[in-house]
Amino acid sequence: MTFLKIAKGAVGLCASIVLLTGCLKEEYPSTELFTWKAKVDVTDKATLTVNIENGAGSGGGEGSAKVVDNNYTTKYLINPYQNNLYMQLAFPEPQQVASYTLTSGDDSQGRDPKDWKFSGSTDGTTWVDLDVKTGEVFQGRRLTRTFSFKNLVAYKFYRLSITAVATGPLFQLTEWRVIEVPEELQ
Ligand SMILES: [Ca+2]
Repeated sequence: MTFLKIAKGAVGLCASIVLLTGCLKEEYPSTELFTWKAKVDVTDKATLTVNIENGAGSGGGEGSAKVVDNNYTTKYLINPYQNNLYMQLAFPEPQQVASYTLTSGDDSQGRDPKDWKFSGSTDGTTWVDLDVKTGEVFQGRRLTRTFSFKNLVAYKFYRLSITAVATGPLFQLTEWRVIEVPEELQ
């Protein structure tokens, strides 16, 4: 009897609380809280290759490795520049890249990229142009600019083809980073 009274009391109490606060009602957060959505710099996962290397080699003071070393005081430079120049990132697993950054050199604005295209490939042979730029100007030295686009495909290969520099015979770039962007954030 005592137990019954207590049980009844508890039910009554709960019923009262339900009216006020929703006792025993399970609350589920919206799925937004469980979905990890973030832009991620995935450059370090990739292996870089270029078709025109600095005279001192990729590991030289201004070799191609400097363009993806995440160091904004080092740069990749080639002399002379040729308009078929490209830098390529090969990933072990496909990445849904929809943004990239380019950082200009520390000097000589004429060596900045002016025209380029950013392409993706699943096999390293057939390429899809994802972003094409012409007449771009870097207004400052060691200036980082971000370029974003829509990309719903995860590619294993990404390529930046520099088809023109501002002026003169040289090309240089401090840093090239690629960013994976969930579709919801594109
Ligand atoms: Ca660098």
